[in-house]
Amino acid sequence: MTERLSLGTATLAYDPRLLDIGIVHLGVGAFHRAHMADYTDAVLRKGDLRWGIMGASLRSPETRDALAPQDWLYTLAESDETGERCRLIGALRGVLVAPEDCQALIEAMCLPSVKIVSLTVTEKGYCHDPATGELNESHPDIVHDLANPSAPRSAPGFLVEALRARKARGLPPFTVLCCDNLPANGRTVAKVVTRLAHLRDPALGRHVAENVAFPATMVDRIVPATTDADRARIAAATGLSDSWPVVTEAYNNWVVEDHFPQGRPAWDATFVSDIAPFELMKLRLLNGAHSTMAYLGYLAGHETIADCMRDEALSHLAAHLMNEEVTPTLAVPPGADIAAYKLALLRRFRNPGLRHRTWQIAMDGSQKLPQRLLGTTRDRLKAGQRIDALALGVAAWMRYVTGIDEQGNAIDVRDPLRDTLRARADAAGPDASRLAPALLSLEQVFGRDLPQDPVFINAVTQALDSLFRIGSRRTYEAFRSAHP
Ligand code: CS2
Repeated sequence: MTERLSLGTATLAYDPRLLDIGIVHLGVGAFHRAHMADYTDAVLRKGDLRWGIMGASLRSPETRDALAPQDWLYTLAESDETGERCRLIGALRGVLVAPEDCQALIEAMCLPSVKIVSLTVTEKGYCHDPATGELNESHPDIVHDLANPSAPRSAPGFLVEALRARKARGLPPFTVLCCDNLPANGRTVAKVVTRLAHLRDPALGRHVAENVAFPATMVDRIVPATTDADRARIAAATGLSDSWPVVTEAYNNWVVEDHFPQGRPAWDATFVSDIAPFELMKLRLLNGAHSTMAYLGYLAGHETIADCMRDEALSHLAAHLMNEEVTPTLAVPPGADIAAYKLALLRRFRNPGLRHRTWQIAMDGSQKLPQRLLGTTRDRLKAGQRIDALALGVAAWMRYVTGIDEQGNAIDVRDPLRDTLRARADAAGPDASRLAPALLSLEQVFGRDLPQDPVFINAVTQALDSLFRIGSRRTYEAFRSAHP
């Protein structure tokens, strides 16, 4: 029998019990544990012990329950085409479960040693309107947090309450570090948090606007959800049983705007003054191709992105999207090589060690489409350029959120707008000329401009019509014939 991973059985380069808490992280899921915690672990291994991480889950106790019995340690399994390598991470020093004890989380955020509060709460966790980036003031969690400011539910609610409490105690504010795939993520979170603080108290709003740093980041690492097969394989490889290891790729990249008034770890990231070109390159190429393959691939019966890549017509479409439609909209980020990035992406998507499910990526499309596909679409429409692959990606999302697959089976659609999407799809029926306008009129996704653009409406409607008539696979096969 394998022994349980714990401080007693693990070998680490530093003693996690000696770490200070320098960072509180909201949303301590697999992505954070594979990305920022890994960068921080490297700093700890070099001997700077100020940067232990206190994690927090804003919803469920699962991560805490899995990691507490193993002293918060976990295995990071990194793979590429040559195989998988496992390492232990000791950067995480606890996990607080906000709904059980919100005060404990606020107290952790108020520790004088805490310089940074970072977040990976997914796109929808910011309670904003994805088309404009403004706080959605009628979001149920925001309504709740304004009525109960000292017992918040949302990530912005916790940030505002902890920033208020620090100010009241005479402590400097922490830096807020968003690590989610939002466009202009620092600026977007600054807007949301400042607005919520202002709604509570205009003086608090001014304090946040004037004194809190919200550096922007571009995060880039593919991290599929952990499966039982991963747990078994990793236990066999390491000889230690780990309830929640994290599986990822060997590739890891982080571009960070260097604006940390309270200091920061010496992460081995790329620090820049303007992350915008890096962000556009990543969101439009990687995430744009991911979402397009996820919807078309799911409908065509592909379980993972690697399966999509083995389907030549679908990988052709992904390459066409990246090369022909996205690349001309990008400025080259300083020191970056877009062609090399795209080649690496195709290799990363093919990684046989990652079982990254199309269903996982398909989640929360209403929050993802604007930054992944619609920004590129707007740029191309303005320049009078074709949007064939982009429109097919958008149409595939529309077909997917009807909630019925091509065999007539139910799709488990996860999206904050699921009920609205489903109601509109049911009312429209499988008719592109009715469904496309019904979904395009969602202003929080498509804004005011796109639903008025005849070129966009036509392209999406035609692609959706093809998906209804001949299905996903034949549609992207026809795309390859039309765009060799
Ligand atoms: C993916 C991303 O689930 C998704 O929507 O597209 O999580 C993607 O794997 C990461 O952004 C890669 O950095």
